[in-house]
Amino acid sequence: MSPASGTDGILAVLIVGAGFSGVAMAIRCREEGIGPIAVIEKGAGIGGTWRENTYPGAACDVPSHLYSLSFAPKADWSRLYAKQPEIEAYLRGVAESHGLMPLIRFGTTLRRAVWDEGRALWRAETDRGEVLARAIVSGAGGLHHPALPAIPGRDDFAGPSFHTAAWDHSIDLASRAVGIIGTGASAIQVVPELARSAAHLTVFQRTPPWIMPKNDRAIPPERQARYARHPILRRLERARLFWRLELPALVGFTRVSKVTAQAEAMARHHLRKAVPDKDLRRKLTPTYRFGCKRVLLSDEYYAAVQQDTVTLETGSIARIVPDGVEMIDGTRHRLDALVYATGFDVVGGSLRTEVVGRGGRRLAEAWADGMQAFQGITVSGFPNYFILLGPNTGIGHNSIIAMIEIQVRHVLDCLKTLAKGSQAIEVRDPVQTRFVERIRNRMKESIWQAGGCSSWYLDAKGRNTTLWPDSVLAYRRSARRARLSDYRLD
Ligand code: N01
Repeated sequence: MSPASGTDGILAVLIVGAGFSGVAMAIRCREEGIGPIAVIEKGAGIGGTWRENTYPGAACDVPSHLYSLSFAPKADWSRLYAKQPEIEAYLRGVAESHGLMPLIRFGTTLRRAVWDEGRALWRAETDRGEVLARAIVSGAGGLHHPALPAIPGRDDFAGPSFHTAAWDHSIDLASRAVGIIGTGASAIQVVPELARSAAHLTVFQRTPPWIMPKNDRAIPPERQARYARHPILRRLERARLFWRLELPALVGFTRVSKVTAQAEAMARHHLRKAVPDKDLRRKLTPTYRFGCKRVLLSDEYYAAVQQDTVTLETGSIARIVPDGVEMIDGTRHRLDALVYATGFDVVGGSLRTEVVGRGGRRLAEAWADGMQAFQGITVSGFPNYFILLGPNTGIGHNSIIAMIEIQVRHVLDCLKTLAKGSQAIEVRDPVQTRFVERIRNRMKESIWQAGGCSSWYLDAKGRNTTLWPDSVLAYRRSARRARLSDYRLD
């Protein structure tokens, strides 16, 4: 992997993925003089999830002045919640302005990574050959392997059909009868767009989401100019947004509490104001607790499902037939095109790349009892292997980029230790066990487990191995620094 490799052909760090995680990691490695490094990216460009999810209406649901890297500010975000093209362009601009492009191998997928104990390095097998690296940082993320539902007849559908994360822009959906399965974060954004263009839209809802107003709006050019002239104002705005979102976490949002009931009352009020029809309102009212599934923000979804050209179908799907969808009560919805807004295979996806650690142990074996990692970053038995946005580090209440930056800092501490001459750094087994027990205990009565819903947060055994059960501040305290006493050095 020249010219980024060292003279011995061995990288100091191989970073996997050129999304927010990989880009942040690569920039900070270079700033700290850690090298040589290289980034491999399966896609054709920078952006990760923001390059892949190009469905109409795709946007962030955390305000952009917060949903951006702390060391790469952007004064001229055009909206409170930027849309996908602006976020993708932002990240590409950050990578370019930090000189990352020559270090990135696009169109390169990591197939397998094997720890070579004798040489204390990773052999990374990619579809373009082998790469040797002292350390691997996975910035591959969890939300990019589309989960297609196991509905009978899925392959029989005669018209175009695709997942929201693999939007087929060559298909003109205008003036067609379109169906969309799912009502999660992706659906809520795409439904208003489809409702505007399709001749008819059928929304297949299995479980209604809790929805709060988004209050999205353009940021006036004068304000953008002010942020550019006075960076302190932009920083203050970022801090204000952070604390506003962090507040629920500080008052214990992870459990069913008075706060849950207050939030439910606010969401019901939003629904009542937006949907006068009682029957429709009943269909749109969740029967599980607020926060059990990801809470969604939208100013447009309720209006969209009330359009004359939109049907909200809440029955159970029996099968997909060549010209539509058949419900168990026999109703048939005739469709020209079908969109799957059915989410991602988070657990299966994270094990798609085979990682073989010390003693030939595979990560899939280490995770047979559920995904786990110390601080969500390091796994015992897998020296010099780091995961960004690994197990139990997802959040729904604040900016995930804050979590990424905390993790990048933790990994940098470890990489600096390697740079000082250690061959390998590995989390001590009891340290990881204690950490995981702490998380599992916190999860026991959490809203995600006790809130009366199922979600992608939970694995097949009903355990939450995806979310961080506390505030960003608590994670910062826990993970910001890598304490050498938690690690074993060789
Ligand atoms: O996926 P989801 P998503 N029959 O898993 C339904 C992030 N994100 O792509 O609730 C019928 O949330 C399923 O129904 P149910 C964010 O972290 C962020 O929307 O399981 N329906 C559900 O309604 C988010 O959490 C943004 O009963 C079926 C939907 O499909 C994550 O990505 C935007 C079904 C899946 O919802 C995933 O969101 C978009 C079946 N067999 C995404 N199978 C931002 O704004 C599944 N469903 C930043």
